[in-house]
Amino acid sequence: PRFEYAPAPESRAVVDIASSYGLFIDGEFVESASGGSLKTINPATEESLADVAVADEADVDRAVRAARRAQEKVWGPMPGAERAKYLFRIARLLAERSREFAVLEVLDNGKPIREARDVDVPTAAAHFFYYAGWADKLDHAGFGPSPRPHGVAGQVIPWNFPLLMLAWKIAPALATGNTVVLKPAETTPLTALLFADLLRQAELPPGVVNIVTGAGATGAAVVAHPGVDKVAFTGSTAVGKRIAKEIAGTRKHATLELGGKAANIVFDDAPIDQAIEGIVNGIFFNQGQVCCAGSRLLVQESVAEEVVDRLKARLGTLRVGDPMDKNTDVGAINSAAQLARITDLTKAGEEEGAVRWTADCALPEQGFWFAPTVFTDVSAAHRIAREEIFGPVLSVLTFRTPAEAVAKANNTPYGLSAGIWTEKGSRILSMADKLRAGVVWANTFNRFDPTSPFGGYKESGYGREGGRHGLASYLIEGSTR
Ligand code: TXE
Repeated sequence: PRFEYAPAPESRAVVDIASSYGLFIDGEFVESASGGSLKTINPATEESLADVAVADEADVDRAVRAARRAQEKVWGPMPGAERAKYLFRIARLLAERSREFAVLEVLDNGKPIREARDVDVPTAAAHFFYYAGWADKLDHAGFGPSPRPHGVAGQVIPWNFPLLMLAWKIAPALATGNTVVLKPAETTPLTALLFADLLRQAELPPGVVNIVTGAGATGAAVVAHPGVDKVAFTGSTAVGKRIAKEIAGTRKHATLELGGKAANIVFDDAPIDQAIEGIVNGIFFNQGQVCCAGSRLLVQESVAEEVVDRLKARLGTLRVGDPMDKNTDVGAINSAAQLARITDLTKAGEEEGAVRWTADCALPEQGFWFAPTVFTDVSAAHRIAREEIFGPVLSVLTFRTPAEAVAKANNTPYGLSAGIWTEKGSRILSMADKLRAGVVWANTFNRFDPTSPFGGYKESGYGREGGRHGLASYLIEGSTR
């Protein structure tokens, strides 16, 4: 049966959404110079949520100047202990207003409310708590006696974890004394704008954080602005490469967190029930729109049939639909463009000869939806084994020996994450050593914690975010690029 999806009336009551938003520059919401705007919609219903200003070069210039002033006059000279107070205040306010942020994230992004409530918002708050603790201890962080910030950080973030990516970027930048110009993704700007409202409530000095909304051209203007000292980008590998070229030969430092094609490796001695849950979480969490998603299942041949059968049975129980329903497991795809990318790549999978299986579930008629999908008979040469699909689609490959598992896992241009499922501790350690992945999870997947560094090898980018490593790239003394 098909169902009519309408957001629960109370969801609008939890959070006020204005009909239009300006840019957040120097502590104020202001109009863009050109007056241009874009619409952001609810991907589960395609209904319009708000008009959001588009920043052009003149607006970005205004934001960078405000950030520079704030850095030189207020935020840079401020003792770390004082900066910490603001960061703690931001963290507390995020926790207090978590319901508002979770509901708004769901409306703008399409992810299930359970995930926004239990992962996105609390982890975002945890980043501010964590980096608040570092702000007055930088002298003891091993970067030298008085490590210095770069100055103004230009940050461009994607749409898959809008608030959490904002927190990953802003919290370490502020803790280290940098100021920020942040460009949210064009399809999910609303929680960044609600965050701007929260910054006013926290009485953060004007100009310390500026939010410039818009599409790729706004991001390009932030990256290119000569007043930006450090660029932090999370997004596609294609745009990451353009950014790396753009800033080559300039004085700018950069960290790039790009795509992935992670292997989730299941050995025959793995706790199978736990592994099935880990596979599901690995690729269906956030509809698979996760850079570190476990999009390739590498399963040992002797248990492959059993694992795939049990996995399909489990996928049949996933609830796909209304993201505002607390029981929903798989929500909407974020945009029509992303849905088209997923659809195209899965067609290529069929054309290249992989066997497609789709969970039997009713999808709503309005909005952007894709049913959980599994491909078997996948070979390493298939596009679905090599390219990032960024959707709820799993490609299954098999292996016989640990050495073959390592070779297959590493046979990708990416190197962001990997998972290992086995009872053998020694195997975990030897595999982790050989896998070319920035993060290796053992008997778990998609765990995020502010204390752990996160980042890639190869075409997954460079630099680390999170933990003490996350401070390094915001300090002149710690930066390598
Ligand atoms: O990414 P873009 P898109 C991958 C995923 C997805 C594909 C395309 O495979 O299917 O990328 O997604 C801004 N200079 N990931 O098109 O364009 C843009 O406005 C500066 C993986 O959405 O990279 C947005 O804010 N900025 C990834 C941000 O870059 C530019 C998360 C990301 O958008 C720009 C997202 C430019 N020239 C997509 N062009 C991950 N690592 O998690 C665009 N932007």
